[in-house]
Amino acid sequence: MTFLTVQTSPIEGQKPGTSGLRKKTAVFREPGYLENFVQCVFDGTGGAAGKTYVVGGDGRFFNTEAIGTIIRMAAANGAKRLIVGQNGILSTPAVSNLIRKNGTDGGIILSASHNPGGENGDFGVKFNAANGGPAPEKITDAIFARTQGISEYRIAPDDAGDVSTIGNYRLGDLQVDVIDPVADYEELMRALFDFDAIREMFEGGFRICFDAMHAVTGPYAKQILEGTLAAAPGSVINAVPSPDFGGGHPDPNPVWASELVAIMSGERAPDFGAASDGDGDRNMIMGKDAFVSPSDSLALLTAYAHHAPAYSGGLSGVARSMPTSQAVDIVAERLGIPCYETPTGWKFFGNLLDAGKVTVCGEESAGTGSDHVREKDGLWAVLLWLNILARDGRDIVQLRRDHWRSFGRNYYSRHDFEEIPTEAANALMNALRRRLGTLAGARVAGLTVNEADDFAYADPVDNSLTEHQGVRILFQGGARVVLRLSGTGTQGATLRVYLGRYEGPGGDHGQEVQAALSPVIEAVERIADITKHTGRNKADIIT
Ligand code: VG1
Ligand code: CO
Repeated sequence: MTFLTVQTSPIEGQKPGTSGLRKKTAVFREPGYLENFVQCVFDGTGGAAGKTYVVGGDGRFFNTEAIGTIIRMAAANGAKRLIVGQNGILSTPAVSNLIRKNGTDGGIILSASHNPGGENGDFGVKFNAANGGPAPEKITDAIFARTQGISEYRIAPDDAGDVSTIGNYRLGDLQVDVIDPVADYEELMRALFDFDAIREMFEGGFRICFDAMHAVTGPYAKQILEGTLAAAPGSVINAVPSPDFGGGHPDPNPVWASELVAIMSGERAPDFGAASDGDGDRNMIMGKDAFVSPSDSLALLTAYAHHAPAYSGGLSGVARSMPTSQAVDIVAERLGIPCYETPTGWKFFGNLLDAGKVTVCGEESAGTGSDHVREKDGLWAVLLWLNILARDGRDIVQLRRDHWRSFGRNYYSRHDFEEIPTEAANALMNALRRRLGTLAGARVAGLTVNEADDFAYADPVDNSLTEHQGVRILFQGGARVVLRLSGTGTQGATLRVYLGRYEGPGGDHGQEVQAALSPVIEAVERIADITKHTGRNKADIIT
């Protein structure tokens, strides 16, 4: 087979420090753009010759075409073998598992995660390393450097072959294995959890609603929950991946998963509700008429993980991203295990997991996971919850109430100001950073600032230092606010303001969240001048 070498020139690649390339779908569809980036991924990781990769995506618009391009380029670059999900479908945690299980050289995931899809939506390409996790900065920097100097890419001229049928075929010397996207993942889940106990619970009448949000977890949840675990037919809603996620935003939070919220607050609400995002790595958890904040979910899963066979021996440690509430810290302290605080983004958990320092980790943005893969895993969190409920006997709302009584409650909310001009967002953060040294002791909105800093992380495994990861302001009495700019948006800047307040075990724990946080909301407005800088007096999305 003869391959084509196409002349090209540098592109605007992935932002340094981010773990994937996300752009408008239209940008990825510009002639040569995707090809260019894929060549940079190969070149930046020592070339594809002789290598094996896992390839799959979340089914969004352009997924199938992009997979075809990657297959043709892998062949032209001398790769040995590709493991591809049938119809190009693989969730992010499933890719992570396949990389680890097959010992491949890495994987390429096509997704912009929770960002909307479709012709006018977003698309993304992410390279995962041989440990199954998002590429660390060393690798993304090398890929980025390549995007600045690339001059040609290699591609097979032919048709990429048929990935709609399970089996294998060859394209030149490249072997393409098309696999069932769910089977290996289900096998892994079966090894971690007490499937018999969960199945008995469902057979006893326990009801669940799982909202796949028209995204990739549909086939996984259908097969595992309704198939293997005997949840009632129809328990999984919006279960067929659609190219534009049914016109919605596949972000599992109370705003975008409003259909689930309505079902869970209805008269015949099921016992348990859950949703997952575009690529299946996030989770949202609900009880009857009750949203369990991701930070609380992480704390509760840590406290009760021992109910699942895989974690019955206890956890070596836990980790949370810095903006995540400190609820899990209190649990870790009582369990006598270490708790690590990392910058936002799953890649920072990789070293801790690889070194065996932590078993479970999580983020406030609805990501929870463990050392079973190197990505966050939406369905894993749901199954761990089901395993805990099946063994514990209490319902989730009761369990949470008891938890607050014993550990106290961390009221928590995130306010997002979206699509603000980048200059305005930078001006706000710069002004705040300049004033950091003067904030300690200040009294604002009835609160006193204890200390303020710009979060820096020294990785305890490789000692690498990551700075400027967000401004933290701690108040006397345990309230806290964090401000940082999003790294995953594709339009303007998004300011994230994370708000928290702790109420000890003796409190009533029954306040409405925004009301409980109102002094903190007022204090951060005054300290950071959000309205002045952004022209907004209200967040766009409150979760
Ligand atoms: C957001 C979240 C972060 C998460 C990241 C990727 O990043 O805040 O916690 O790790 O998305 O999630 P940012 O920079 O926009 O705040 V997803 O489900 O790609 O995979
Ligand atoms: Co995601």
